[in-house]
Amino acid sequence: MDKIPKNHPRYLSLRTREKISQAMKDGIVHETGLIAHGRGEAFDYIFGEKTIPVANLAEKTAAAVLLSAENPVISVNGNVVALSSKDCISLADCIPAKIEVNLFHRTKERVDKIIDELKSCGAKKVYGEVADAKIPCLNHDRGLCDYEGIFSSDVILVPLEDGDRCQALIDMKKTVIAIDLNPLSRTAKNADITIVDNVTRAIPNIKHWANKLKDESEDDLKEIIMSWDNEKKIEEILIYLSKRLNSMY
Ligand code: PTJ
Repeated sequence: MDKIPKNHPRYLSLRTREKISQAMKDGIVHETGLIAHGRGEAFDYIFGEKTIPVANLAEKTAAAVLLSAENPVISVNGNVVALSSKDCISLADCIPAKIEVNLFHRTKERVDKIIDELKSCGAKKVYGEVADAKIPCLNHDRGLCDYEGIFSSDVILVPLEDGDRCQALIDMKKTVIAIDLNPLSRTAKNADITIVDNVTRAIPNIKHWANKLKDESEDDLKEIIMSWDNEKKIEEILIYLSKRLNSMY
């Protein structure tokens, strides 16, 4: 990895770019993952590269939903593994939830590489290799999934999802928690709970909330979940975003 001076004002952002770029060279991130990262980065810059209060509440709600689930699954792709593999494993252990590799640009080689990477970071079991089921009404290999994982899940956490698959998962009557820095994306608009935050901050914060809420009663968790109104929260985020833009010059 190139040496980036620690005192560089954009150190974290540049380090993250290096990680994504290296993961692409290693065959984990698809080349278009770099473009997706750039879009996310632009939104993150406007948000001030911090978790805004609405996102924190979304992360708390996501923790409550995951803790209340019967078969929760964390769906990971190339970018997520490049940036947050250890955090995903740690969250999965805490809930507990399954981890499944589900790729937009699916090749056996990439699936194997991503599973190996997760295992080298400590994951015991990773789903996604068997691909013995299909998400209905999704053409293309991105609909492939494991029956024991995504297909039979009731709650699914999807960081950096594509809009079509998000909608197809909702059509399967799953509760979809999305992480997407773009509040205007179809995924953000369609998900049951949209976390508009960087995956690198969102996953550890969901875990933080899961640890806090672990001993709460079912009714208390339900209350947190029922008070979430996704459409309203997206509206709040758009207002926050436009205020930020107006105050930036
Ligand atoms: O690994 P694969 O084959 O599954 O491919 C993954 C990508 C990301 C290439 C694929 O899913 C894709 O093309 O995604 P999109 O449609 O570009 O959507 C990615 C969304 O994630 C965009 O709305 C970005 O704003 C957002 N995003 C990018 N980086 C981050 C992010 N959101 C949160 N945290 C990030 N670090």
